[in-house]
Amino acid sequence: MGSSKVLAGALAACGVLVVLPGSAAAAEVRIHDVQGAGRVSPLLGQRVSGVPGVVTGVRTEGTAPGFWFQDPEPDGDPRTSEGLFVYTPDAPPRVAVGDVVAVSGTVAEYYAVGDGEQPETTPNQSVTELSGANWEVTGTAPVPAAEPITPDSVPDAYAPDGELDALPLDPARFALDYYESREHMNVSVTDARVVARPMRTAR
Ligand SMILES: [Ca+2]
Ligand SMILES: [Ca+2]
Repeated sequence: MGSSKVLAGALAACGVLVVLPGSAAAAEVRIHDVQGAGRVSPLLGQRVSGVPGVVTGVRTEGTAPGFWFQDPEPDGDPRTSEGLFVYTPDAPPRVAVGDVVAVSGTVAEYYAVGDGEQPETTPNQSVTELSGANWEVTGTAPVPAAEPITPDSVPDAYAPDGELDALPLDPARFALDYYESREHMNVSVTDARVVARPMRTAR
C-alpha cells in the first residue's frame, strides 16, 4: 500500500490520473471484477454494492439456500467468470429466474471441507460467493444463454503445477482452470456421466 501510494504520487505529478485503491469503491463493481482472473477473488472480504446481473437459478432446499446470477454483458477476459452465487442462509431467497438484480454483499470464498480438514489444508478449491447480501429486483430479462460444454472444449491437461491459488487461470490449457473460469455460469452438458447427486435448483 505504501509503495503504491508513492508510485501514484509520482505518476500524478507527471499528469497521469491515478485512482488509488481506496477510491475504487465509487466505481461500479461487476461480477467479473468479483471473480477476478484467479481462483480467489481479488475483492475477498470486501463489501461490494449494486453488482448487476440476471438470476439464472434459485436453490430453496438444503443447507445452503441462495441464488445464482450472471452478468449479461461479459468483459473480454475468458479467465473471469461472469456468474456468482448469493448465499442466503436465513431463508430461501425471494427471487425468480429472469429477475434483473443489483446485489450488495461481502465477498467470500467457501471451502467444502471434509472431517478433520480446514480451509487451509483441504485440497478442495474454494467457491466465490456473496454473503450477508441484500438486493433489489429492478425488472426482468432473458437469462444469458447456456454455454455448451463438450469433450472437445475441455483441455486434456488437468491442472498446472505449483501453488494453484497463486496462479492466474489458463482456461485454454487446463481443465481445472476451464471450469473455474465458468464458476456459477449458465452452462449445458449433454450425455454426461454423473458421479454425484445433482443439486436441485428452480429453473
Ligand atoms: Ca469474463
Ligand atoms: Ca471464483
